[in-house]
Amino acid sequence: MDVPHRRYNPLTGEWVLVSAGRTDRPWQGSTEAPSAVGRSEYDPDCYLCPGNERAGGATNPHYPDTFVFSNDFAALRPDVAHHEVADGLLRAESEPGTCRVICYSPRHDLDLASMPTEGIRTVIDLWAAQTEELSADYRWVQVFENRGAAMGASNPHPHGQIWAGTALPDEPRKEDAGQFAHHSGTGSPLLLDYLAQELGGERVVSANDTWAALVPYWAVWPFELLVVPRRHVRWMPDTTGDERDDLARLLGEVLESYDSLFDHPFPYSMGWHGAPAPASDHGHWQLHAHFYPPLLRSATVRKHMVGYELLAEVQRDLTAEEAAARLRDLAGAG
Ligand code: H2U
Ligand code: ZN
Repeated sequence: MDVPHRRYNPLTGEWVLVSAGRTDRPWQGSTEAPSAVGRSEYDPDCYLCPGNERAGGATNPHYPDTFVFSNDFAALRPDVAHHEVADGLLRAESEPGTCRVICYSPRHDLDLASMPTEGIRTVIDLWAAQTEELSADYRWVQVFENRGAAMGASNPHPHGQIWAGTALPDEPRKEDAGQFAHHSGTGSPLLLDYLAQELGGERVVSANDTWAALVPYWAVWPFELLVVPRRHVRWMPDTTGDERDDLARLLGEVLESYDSLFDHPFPYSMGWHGAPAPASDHGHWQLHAHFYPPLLRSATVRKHMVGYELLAEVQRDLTAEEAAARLRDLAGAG
């Protein structure tokens, strides 16, 4: 469709306004400062490097691959007493939880995109183990990563975060409802039916035997990606060893295409969505990752979520099909 139109996101029930052909308009607004390149393997000032002291006073061990610690400035704490406010329209509830930081590698100069496949596989194993462990105490375990200063990462050392909490937060709550409704009506997981419709098509960026990465039809961010296993998998702990190897390869490939796009380390927020705990009660869920990268036209010009998007509805100029074609051309090519 080359006329302005709205696309429906069946996962969340939200719409996105697509107005193709506006990407060439002049830009005299803010630009992102490209982050410094040429990091060394070890940085004595980095609070995530092995053997260094953190801001909270603890000292990191000399970890050989991955390392997990409780966030020294956690947004959620386990020890909050139960408390509720129900005063007319004023409503609140206490939220016990916990926050962890996960280092992907002892090497300060790597990131997920530049790590060897075995290194990415070790990170996937950690994501799965942490999800399973924290699900014993918490309903929602959010594994995520902010990459690049443009997305708020505080340090270039390869790392991600995990926040686990008692409530089902807004995004997964919408996805839970969308997947439940689809599954109740059809008997099959929404994202598997979606993949069946998309595989081999113009929005697929990369696919192997067990995974696919695509720019979803309803993408909001310019080069947004959805990464989905090709069989029914409710959450990360249910993935097999072979699937984790395939995922490590696929992530390496798509991250390489991201970095080649503007010839610059591509900033993003990414995270995993899988069944809330207990996963056995959520057969309608299909595991998936979202990648939300802000860059639009170059390493310095990003999409801003402002104006109409804050006040009415999200909007994009570059179509999902154009974005997928550009990423597909680059996937594995560098
Ligand atoms: P980000 O780069 O996505 O901000 O993640 C880094 C996290 O590390 C951040 O949440 C925590 C910050 O609170 N942190 C520590 O726990 N200890 C430190 O010494 C510095 C930063
Ligand atoms: Zn470091």
